Amino acid sequence: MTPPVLYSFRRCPYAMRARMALWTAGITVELREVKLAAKPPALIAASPKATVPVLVLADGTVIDQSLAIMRWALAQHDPEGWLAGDDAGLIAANDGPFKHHLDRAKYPGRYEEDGPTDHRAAALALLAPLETRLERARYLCGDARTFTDIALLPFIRQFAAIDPAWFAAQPLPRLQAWLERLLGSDLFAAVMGKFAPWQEGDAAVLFTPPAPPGTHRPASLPPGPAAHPCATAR
Ligand SMILES: N[C@@H](CCC(=O)N[C@@H](CS)C(=O)NCC(=O)O)C(=O)O
Repeated sequence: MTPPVLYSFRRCPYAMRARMALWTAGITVELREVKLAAKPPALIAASPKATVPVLVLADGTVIDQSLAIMRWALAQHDPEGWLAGDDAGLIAANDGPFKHHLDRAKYPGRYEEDGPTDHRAAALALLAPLETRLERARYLCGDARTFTDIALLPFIRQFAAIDPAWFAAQPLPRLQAWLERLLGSDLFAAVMGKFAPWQEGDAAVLFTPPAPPGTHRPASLPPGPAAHPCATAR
């Protein structure tokens, strides 16, 4: 069977979360690493907006939003029950206001409309609800990682990496531990391999999860979405 093609960029947070979902779902893809400064024509032909990640299925279907790629992958196979923890509110706050302030905190002066806002402080304030969530459980939607954790992880990682010493000094002990746990996971390591940028004519690079699907659902997870704390959130 022809594997789907994933246009990806190693350090892109959107591509990271898509790769983590594909990996967890046990879906092999042909990975095409993209250099954003020199996007391959095949990517632009598949998705003219030409952002990564883009997934092209064997039947030609194009999925060009990271959350949609995650949901598609987990709809095929969801061995850890991630879809039960798909919290639209937290994800919208991350992808909207948090990302807005993150970009401006990371690249001060890059944005012309930038006023006197303290973007680092504004982004930090948006993390408080996550700390509160984590007072109740080890992950954002319960005691195991789910969709919401993975959707937010690459962005919080980026924010923490702006100034690791400053981030470590903030009163967010649970979020700091959450970040460390997820960044230290086998899953994160598995999706952060380095690949040379793809060019037309290159041999296919297969991105293949090692474990057969269905073998690693934690026994402690509840049986279905209804029992999950985030099940009714979207
Ligand atoms: N909403 C999109 C956003 C994807 C996105 O903005 N990706 C960035 C890289 S992190 C990109 O491709 N930017 C295009 C560029 O820099 O030319 C998604 O969720 O997939």
